[in-house]
Amino acid sequence: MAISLSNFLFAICPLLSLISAGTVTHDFEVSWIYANPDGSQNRPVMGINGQWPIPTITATKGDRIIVNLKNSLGNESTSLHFHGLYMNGSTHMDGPIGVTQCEIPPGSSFTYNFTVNLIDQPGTYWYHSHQRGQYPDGLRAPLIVHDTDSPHKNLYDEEIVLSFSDWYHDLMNPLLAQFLSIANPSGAEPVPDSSLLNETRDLSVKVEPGKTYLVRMVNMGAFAAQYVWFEDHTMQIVEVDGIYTEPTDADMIYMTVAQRYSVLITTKNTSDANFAFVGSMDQDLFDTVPEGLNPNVTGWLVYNDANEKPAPKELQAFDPFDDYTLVPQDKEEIYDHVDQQITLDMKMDNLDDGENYAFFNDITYVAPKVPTLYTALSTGANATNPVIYGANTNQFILAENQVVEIVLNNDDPGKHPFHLHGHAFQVVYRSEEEAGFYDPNNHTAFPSTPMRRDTILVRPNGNIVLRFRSDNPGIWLFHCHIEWHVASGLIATIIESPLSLQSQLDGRIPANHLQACADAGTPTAGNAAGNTKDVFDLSGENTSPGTLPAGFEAKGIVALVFSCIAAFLGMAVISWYGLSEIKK
Ligand SMILES: *[C@@H]1O[C@H](CO)[C@@H](O)[C@H](O)[C@H]1NC(C)=O
Ligand SMILES: *[C@@H]1O[C@H](CO)[C@@H](O)[C@H](O)[C@H]1NC(C)=O
Ligand SMILES: *[C@@H]1O[C@H](CO)[C@@H](O)[C@H](O)[C@H]1NC(C)=O
Ligand SMILES: *[C@@H]1O[C@H](CO)[C@@H](O)[C@H](O)[C@H]1NC(C)=O
Ligand SMILES: *[C@@H]1O[C@H](CO)[C@@H](O)[C@H](O)[C@H]1NC(C)=O
Ligand SMILES: *[C@@H]1O[C@H](CO)[C@@H](O)[C@H](O)[C@H]1NC(C)=O
Ligand SMILES: *[C@@H]1O[C@H](CO)[C@@H](O)[C@H](O)[C@H]1NC(C)=O
Ligand SMILES: *[C@@H]1O[C@H](CO)[C@@H](O)[C@H](O)[C@H]1NC(C)=O
Ligand SMILES: [Cu+2]
Repeated sequence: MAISLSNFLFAICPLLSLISAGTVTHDFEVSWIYANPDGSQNRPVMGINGQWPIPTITATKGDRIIVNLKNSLGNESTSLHFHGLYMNGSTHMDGPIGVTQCEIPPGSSFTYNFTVNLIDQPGTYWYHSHQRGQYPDGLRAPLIVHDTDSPHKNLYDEEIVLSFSDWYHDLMNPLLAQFLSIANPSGAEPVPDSSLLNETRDLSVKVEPGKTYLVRMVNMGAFAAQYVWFEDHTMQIVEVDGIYTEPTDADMIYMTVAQRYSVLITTKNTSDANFAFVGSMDQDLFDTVPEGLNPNVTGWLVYNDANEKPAPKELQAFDPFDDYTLVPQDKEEIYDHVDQQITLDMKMDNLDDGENYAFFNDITYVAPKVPTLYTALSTGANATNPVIYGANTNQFILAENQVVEIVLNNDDPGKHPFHLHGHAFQVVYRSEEEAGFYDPNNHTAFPSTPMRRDTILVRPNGNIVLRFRSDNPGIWLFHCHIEWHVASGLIATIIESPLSLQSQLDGRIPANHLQACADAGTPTAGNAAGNTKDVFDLSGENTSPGTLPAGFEAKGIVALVFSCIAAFLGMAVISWYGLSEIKK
């Protein structure tokens, strides 16, 4: 029987679409350059190919992305994480150092090579360094995945990309040294000096009357969530963190660091006036607000260059849209049966070096000697035993294709934005602040089609309940996205289907990845301590400082610090006060 050409094309159609998927290749050389984005302080920033801001990566669903990265910083190691991309089958391209790769030391190169999921990865993402505390020095930019099948494609004329971020005048290294210090026992985070829009201030966005724009927004900051609003224009939310939503109106959104929103904005029919839009940092996050801090960054929808750009009107209160009420456009139903539960009780406290750390279940994260992925790949059947991953990695082994529930109890008065690599999760519950620990027998009804995203805020002393399916073998971090809290250890390691991971990747780690390890002197086999002979012997592994005697609190450490100074000055009275605090 003769087969018609169209039937034939139809039959090989899936193949055709694979063939037509493109490849986006970037050669990125990272080096220090100088920039002064807020006009108040010229400082070194991490540029790419001699430029900063660094380039946006743009791709289409199904494309392969290749980034050939050369580290020419000279004095710091680096890496790149592609935030929000699932990395199916390519967890070794995910970026976090000590987890899925070795650090890339100065002078070394490393190739990221992965495909963007054909089916379910359109939308607004970003990429950034996943070396400890590094991206706020400038190594961060949007990553946009276009979608010819977008359900909203007929609803807009043009697309606008906007990044929001806090900004520090000092570099992260000295700030981290101040933050993680016996002189800062309460763990007060450095407060940003200003706030940027598209890595600058006073941004003009040209618009035309009578059009609808898809405005993609990313918070690439280190710390501060942003309230965002456009004066006299309504936002219609259509995507959060790569998940299409039912179009939903909002006058103001609250965007934590690492979150993204796409909104439709329809412009006025006349060009009579220009309109301000504002990002305002959530100052609740700051322990003390320095005098003179301007938490706001203003941009303008510019209809006509000849007209003035009005100062924004002052708001009396912030009343942002509640993202928990969003409904995904695909109406994926709640996973109502949980197979595996992970409970994370988080708190901040001091260890016996006097510094302030962050904990899940009383353990603060310390990176292992061997990146966790390489432990999983080199330990055979023992890879399913959590012990081999070390005492300080907060590791959880997931079986394949389970519905996993993460219950996070925030035993801290701060707000924290949590991010899971490798998945988007259903947010089945988010408590109000001060609700305490999650009580499975006492909560409001779960939504039937919960919002999904990859970064979610937990409220002060509140809790969240997240669910996802373990259908993506890999090593995935779950962590607070405030860079200060990444540094103080608010990280858990999800080890998903390690045996399937072995069949996916064993022997397939590219030579340039292993070369970076060799250059850095990082071992690539064995347990968390690098022991390949007896994987249950963890002697020599990296661990945190010890715990303080019970009752020894931040106040006591302050007293101790002052008592030392006092003793040095011979002021015996204050010295006695300090000691009495410790005995208490
Ligand atoms: C690395 O070099 C930059 C640019 O010269 C400098 O500002 C920074 O302090 C250096 N960092 C370290 C850790 O030495
Ligand atoms: C990227 O990965 C694909 C699939 O493994 C491979 O065919 C290709 O050669 C790789 N490209 C580079 C530049 O490493
Ligand atoms: C803002 O930055 C993004 C990428 O970083 C760029 O695509 C966009 O054109 C910029 N917008 C304006 C108005 O300059
Ligand atoms: C602009 O004009 C169109 C067509 O007349 C109308 O439907 C729309 O409501 C107007 N938009 C605004 C913001 O006034
Ligand atoms: C920032 O914006 C808020 C909200 O409009 C306003 O209350 C505050 O006064 C502004 N701060 C500065 C320094 O402009
Ligand atoms: C890729 O992983 C994501 C996240 O787990 C999952 O939702 C999706 O089904 C996977 N896609 C494929 C094609 O395997
Ligand atoms: C249930 O939760 C509410 C709100 O958090 C709280 O006020 C109430 O006391 C709780 N009831 C029980 C029986 O624990
Ligand atoms: C597991 O580790 C132990 C101790 O290193 C070793 O004796 C055993 O052979 C390992 N099992 C497998 C299946 O690799
Ligand atoms: Cu945090």
